[in-house]
Amino acid sequence: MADTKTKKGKAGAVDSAKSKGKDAVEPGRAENGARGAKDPFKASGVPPEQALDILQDMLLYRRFEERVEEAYAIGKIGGFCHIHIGQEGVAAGTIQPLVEDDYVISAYREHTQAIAKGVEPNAVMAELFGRVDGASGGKGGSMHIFSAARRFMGGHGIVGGQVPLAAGIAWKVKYRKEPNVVLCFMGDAAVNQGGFHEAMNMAAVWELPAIFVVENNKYGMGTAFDRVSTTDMITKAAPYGIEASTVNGQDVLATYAHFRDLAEEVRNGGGPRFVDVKCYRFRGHSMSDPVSGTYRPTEELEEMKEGADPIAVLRGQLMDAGHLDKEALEAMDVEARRISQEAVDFADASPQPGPEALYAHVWAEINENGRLFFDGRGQAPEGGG
Ligand SMILES: Cc1ncc(C[n+]2csc(CCOP(=O)(O)OP(=O)(O)O)c2C)c(N)n1
Ligand SMILES: [Mg+2]
Repeated sequence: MADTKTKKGKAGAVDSAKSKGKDAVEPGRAENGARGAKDPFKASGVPPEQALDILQDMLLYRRFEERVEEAYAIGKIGGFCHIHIGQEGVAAGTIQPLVEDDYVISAYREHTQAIAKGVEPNAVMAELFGRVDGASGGKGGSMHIFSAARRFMGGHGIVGGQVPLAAGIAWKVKYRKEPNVVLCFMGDAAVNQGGFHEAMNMAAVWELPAIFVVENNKYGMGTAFDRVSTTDMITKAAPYGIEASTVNGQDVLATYAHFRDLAEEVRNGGGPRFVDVKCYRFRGHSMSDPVSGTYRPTEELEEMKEGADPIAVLRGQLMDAGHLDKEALEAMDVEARRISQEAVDFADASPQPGPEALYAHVWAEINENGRLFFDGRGQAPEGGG
């Protein structure tokens, strides 16, 4: 497995992080992932045919987000909008090893994660456009994409707000003895929130089936992580005795292999896990921010785009091994563009919610089982498909 892993428990985690140095796994560096391996497919256990599917999916995520940027620029999308370009390897590598009934919950940079979890690109784009056919009926927007049917539980705008919710979902999974895991994404800024620490403690005490994933892109808006923390990311769940590991998210095969193994461990009752996924965003924090800004050197951005683009890394691995040529790649890209265009057309054609929608889904209702809360035995909320 192409990762560093801490031993369970406080001392183990701290020692490991210290001994490996601050950046034990640097995103994009060949020696830390399958990229540098002689046969990355063998090393990761991901056969080339499956790697081609992963490449197709990542191309879709990239093209989809490019269409989002365009639509935003011409005013078709309003409100906050955070692009995932550069971090596609995390969406594909962490979510694809899951099974359909596993849960995913995330923060606000979640468009491609929703697609990776099976939400239709059409429904994601329509949500961004604020239209009735959107995943949340057009009332959630970019930061609040939900699908109960796909077990994609949002889309949360409060930094770290989804982490205690993930613990709650994982508690439900355990209580009902369901064979599932909960994957909870958060940004690097979330680990300094109080809710994160409360949730880690409860997850550890109750041995919940949750994988807490930090998409560590080094910055929270314009603030570098090492300016707001005196300890390394990998130590953050150590006080609770949660096993932690790190992987290079720009190397999708290494990420996939890592999460395939982790999901198996957690599914089999191994308790919670914490993963520091090193990654990098190629765009500004949001659509209203400049791409590099003054908070990170342009050279750093260029170096990452040049040497650690997750799509280019996998493309190179497939081409080097003779599993992909230019024509096949072009055909895959055409397909990714076609689906993205279809999503834009679908969103454009979908109506705006009417004024009556203002009063829908505002109050909780008691369902047929006499329960106030959505408990899985009632109906999935409308638009949750
Ligand atoms: C509790 C809270 N505080 C502040 C904000 C404003 N805010 C929005 S995004 C963000 C930075 C989060 O960065 P990170 O968690 O690293 O995620 P990334 O944007 O890098 O994906 C901040 C401070 C917020 N949404 N919620
Ligand atoms: Mg960040």
